[in-house]
Amino acid sequence: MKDIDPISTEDLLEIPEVQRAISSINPELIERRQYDPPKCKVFENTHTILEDNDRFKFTIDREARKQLQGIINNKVQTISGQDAPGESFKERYCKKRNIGIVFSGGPAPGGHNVIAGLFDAAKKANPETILYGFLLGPDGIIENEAIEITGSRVDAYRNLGGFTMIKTGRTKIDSPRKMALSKETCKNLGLDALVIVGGDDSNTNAAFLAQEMIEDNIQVIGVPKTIDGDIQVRDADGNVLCAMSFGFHTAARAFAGSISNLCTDSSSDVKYWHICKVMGRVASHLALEVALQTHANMTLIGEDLCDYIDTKRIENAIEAGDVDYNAYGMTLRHLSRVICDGIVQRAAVGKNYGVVVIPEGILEFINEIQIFIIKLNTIIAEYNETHDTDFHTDFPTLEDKLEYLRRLARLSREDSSFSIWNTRDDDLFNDVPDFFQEGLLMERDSHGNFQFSQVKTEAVLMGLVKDYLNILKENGTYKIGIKKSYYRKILEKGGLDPNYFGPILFKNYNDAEFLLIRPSIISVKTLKQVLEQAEVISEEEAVPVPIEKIFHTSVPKFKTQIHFYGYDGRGNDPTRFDCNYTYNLGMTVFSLIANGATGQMAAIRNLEKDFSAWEPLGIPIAPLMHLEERKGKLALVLEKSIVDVNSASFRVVKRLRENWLAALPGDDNYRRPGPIRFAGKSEEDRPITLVLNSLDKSSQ
Ligand code: FBP
Repeated sequence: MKDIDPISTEDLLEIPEVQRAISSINPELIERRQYDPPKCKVFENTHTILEDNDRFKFTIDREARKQLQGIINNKVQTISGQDAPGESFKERYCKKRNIGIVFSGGPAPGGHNVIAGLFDAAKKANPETILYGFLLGPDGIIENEAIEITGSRVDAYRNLGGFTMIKTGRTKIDSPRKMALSKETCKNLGLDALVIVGGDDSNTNAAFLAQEMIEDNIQVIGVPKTIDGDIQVRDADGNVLCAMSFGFHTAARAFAGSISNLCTDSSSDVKYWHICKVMGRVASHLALEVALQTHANMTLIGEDLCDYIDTKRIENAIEAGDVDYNAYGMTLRHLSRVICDGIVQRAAVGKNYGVVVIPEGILEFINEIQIFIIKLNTIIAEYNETHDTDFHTDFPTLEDKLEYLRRLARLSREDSSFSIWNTRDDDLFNDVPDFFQEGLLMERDSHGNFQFSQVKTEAVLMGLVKDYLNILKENGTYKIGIKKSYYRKILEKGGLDPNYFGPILFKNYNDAEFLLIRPSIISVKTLKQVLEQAEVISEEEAVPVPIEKIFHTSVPKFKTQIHFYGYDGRGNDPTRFDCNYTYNLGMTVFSLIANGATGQMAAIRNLEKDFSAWEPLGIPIAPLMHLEERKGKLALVLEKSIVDVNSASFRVVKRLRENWLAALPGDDNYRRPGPIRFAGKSEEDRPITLVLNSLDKSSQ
């Protein structure tokens, strides 16, 4: 072969094909940027008007009425089109405005389209209007760090995931000083309106800012964002006003895509149990949607566990003439037993593999852990307040923190009125593994929330699962079922009569497709003993090779792969559903601003229906607020929606659980959600939970 001089790297990089291949502008990106989301019918008009809708009522909290007087009487506002408005309306609607927008909290796919929808609607009404983006979340408002959002910036991020354009942050505007600084920024920029795109805490912030800036005529509008799907709003009669925050669908579909691939791999390689923790700080909405999307073998739903009662324990206690208070509430130990049960059942039909989905916030629903979390939250918050310093700076190591807790426990012995942390708490806490203690004591976020995503929940749980499986292995109940035809083939090949040995070796030889070795056989030694007792072999003889082979095949090895799905799905480019939803939310925001609303949250009703039925509206935030414990104190907040165990989607999952566990001979029942499609035909284009819940009128 002739020697050919290699092309220099510089020259290689000049070749158009190479440049095309390595360009960061690829066809997918171009297609996304060019996608023009459809607009709800009302937005096809040149103008829109708001109408107070008295049909929707709320039960108003006393404290909210006191603290949010200026916005507490707000009503749900429906939006309709207006093509021929009067001159004064037109002037008000189309006046030049300065509008500020901020992202708050974790990223959620679709945020850029909220900006795009707002930008397009605002510029259409008045091209002179300026849109400012506050940088790095609420800190950008407090410190007046903002950029002007230009058309080219918007175009660069249309239909793309993340909050990259202006970033985000988790600071809460929760002190008079931060509130005053924020107000100053809004005034300095001459803002007519401020838009807060965030979760429950950020929309709570939006309500307080709206109240604070009412006298300055600065409107504040919230937008329901969070992949957790826990902003769901109903009125007092249960009418759904906001069924789902944006970003949920994309994150759930992204997690489901990866988990479905694990189902495929696991059922091919048949040697691993994949343990998948999925995000969702408290509520298990994402896990529930993933269950419906993938039919993974086991999906734990936190909300399902919190009402748990150990009826067997209660029956035993009654029989003993006793009361067993420990029978109420799920414990980590019991939960690990539930998982083991599924693993053992599948192993019995030869399936020593599978996929388990664990919601990130599951600990919140486990009584014993929740008590620790509440107590430690209070201890940390009280310490910070009393000492005006930071608990974590003063006690940097785990040992320092434990020593502080020990001190509290000693104090409680001396003074029983001081009992937030007593010696029993301390003893129980000392039984918890180090890394879990560290997790439970770690720094709370700026809202005082426990950071579930930082705790290795799955490791704690799987540690208990492994321990219990070892016990089950020892007592002979955890075994791999052997296919009868395989057993027969191996014995016949070795010149042995399967029908002769079958009843000696197996507990179910005559009536099962998968054979289970007798519980008393847990080692080659016990196998030999059984064969000797049956007088099949003598003491001097070895166990026949085919029989030993069958025994080894029946011994399970429990191998796990641990995964965490969270940040990856949160950064995904939005599904078509989220693209359309968020673009129209942005347009709704403008409609609310142009019509003078404040203290309202933009929303769209009928998301579960065809796009033509989508109905943009404004939801009053103040009437949704109630008192909740935060940082050890009661505070007015927007309520988080957790999974309703009576909802249609949960009931469907509950009913199909056994099918998806597939602890029967035959194939698994996995579902392939397929890749997230942005363009083209997609069989499923909105969350399954949303669709199921809307079909059952009682869960609406
Ligand atoms: P938001 O509620 O702010 O949307 O954030 C949700 C979330 O993604 C949770 O699912 C997760 O527990 C948390 O953020 C992770 O927080 P962080 O980004 O600070 O690690």
